[in-house]
Amino acid sequence: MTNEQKISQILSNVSSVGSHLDSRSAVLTSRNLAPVRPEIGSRAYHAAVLGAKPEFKRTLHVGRPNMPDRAAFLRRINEVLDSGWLSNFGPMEQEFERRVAETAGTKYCVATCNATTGLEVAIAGLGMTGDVIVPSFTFIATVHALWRQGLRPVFCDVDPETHCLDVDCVEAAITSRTTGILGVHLWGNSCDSLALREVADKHGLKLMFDAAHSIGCRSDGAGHDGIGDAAVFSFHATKCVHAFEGGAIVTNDSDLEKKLRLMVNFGFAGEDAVAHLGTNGKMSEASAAMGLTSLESMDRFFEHNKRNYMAYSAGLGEIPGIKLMRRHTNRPHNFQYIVTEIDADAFGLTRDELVAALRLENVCARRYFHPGCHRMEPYVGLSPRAGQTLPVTEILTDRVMVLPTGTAISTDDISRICRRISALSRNAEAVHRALTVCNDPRLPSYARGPGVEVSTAGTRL
Ligand code: T4K
Repeated sequence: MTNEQKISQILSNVSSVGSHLDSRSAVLTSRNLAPVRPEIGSRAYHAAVLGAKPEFKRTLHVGRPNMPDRAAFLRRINEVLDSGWLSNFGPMEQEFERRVAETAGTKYCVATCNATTGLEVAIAGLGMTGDVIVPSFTFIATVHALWRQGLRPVFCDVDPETHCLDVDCVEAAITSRTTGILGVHLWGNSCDSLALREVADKHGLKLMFDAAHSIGCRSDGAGHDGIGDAAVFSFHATKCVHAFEGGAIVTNDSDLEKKLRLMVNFGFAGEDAVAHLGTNGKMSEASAAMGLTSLESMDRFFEHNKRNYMAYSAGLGEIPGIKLMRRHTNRPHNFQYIVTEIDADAFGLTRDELVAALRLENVCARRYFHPGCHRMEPYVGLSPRAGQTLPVTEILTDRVMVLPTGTAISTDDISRICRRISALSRNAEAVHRALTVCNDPRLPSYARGPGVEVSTAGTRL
């Protein structure tokens, strides 16, 4: 069947088929379903959902790991194996801590097995109790770390430009039960940490930051502003500098550092003396070996990401309704997340439709961080008036789309991604209709409806 015939088939089917996308994709369900022809011409079918070949044979991911110098890593692994010392504060781990502290510009660093454990340990180490102010627009680990310590997250709204905590909202949310503020340097953007410090000091609160995205980011080039009492980096495989799995708590407080060191090792203060409540939060030597090798390649990764960012900036610039998050290209930054916002009216498709259509191109864009922590269990019900208290969060969770980058993605890939995005926008009406009858297994689960047969051979086109 030719592409023309396939599209005609969709268009003739479409008026009898309802939307199969979920309730949050309201635009899909509310549109008029009268047949509309896509743009006809040489560029008409430049979209897999309309019958073109997928733009990519391989899948392009957000979070494909950056691989550092393999020989250097294997040398380190051989050292680890020869030493017979595989964990518990070995030489690789100690060196990793020194390098992270140097990079962050802090006095101390305690490495952990992942950032989630790092957050939990730091929260407990700081002695927060009762309520802690936190954004809802973050990865769920930030909030789980509080809840698992028996704390109540009080969700605060974020700044529409940086997606970091809005300081006025923070101040307004403080009550007698509040003991701390947990800011998130989302996407490597810095929270307004000086203002937050002032607020924290005024109310006698602890201040810490989830800096999972922020390795190598400095807002003024003079030092990482935004450590607070403690900050936690992630070195998960999907982070631009990784240790397979890993995290690191940085602080300038020597008493806290000593406590954290006990806490990541079950609280042991000696061979059989336990001085504090603790857990097993240690980083292994193999992870530290990868972390060290990855840190050595950090500048190369950042440069690559920066080139990718510029390519996206050029490629998306002319497309209506898609806004790329602005970065200060003259400041140290890891550029590890390509963050866009989709204005459905101007673009022609909702963010969810665009993510779904890109899946068929084998571009696995992500809708981080949908639907917002306040809409996930066990936090549903904590913010019954989210529409009023979290208006920016509510908009961002419906509009933000993160696109693939990292060393697995080239600037040529990005030009091709942008061309497809442009084609999807130009043919938005036809794309919208095609998606309502498509149940390709590559579609995200929210875009596959119960009424359409699942095809294993690609789309129903
Ligand atoms: N705070 C914030 C603000 C965070 O964003 C995170 C983690 C944390 C705290 C907690 O840090 P950790 O405890 O993880 O150190 C991913 C990551 O798992 C998570 O670390 C990250 N944030 C989050 C933003 O993204 P998923 O579930 O969305 O990603 P996942 O596992 O689907 O991976 C994304 C894609 O990357 C995959 O579809 C394929 C590709 N991939 C992934 C891995 C692991 C590979 O190609 N190879 C791989 O090894 O959470």
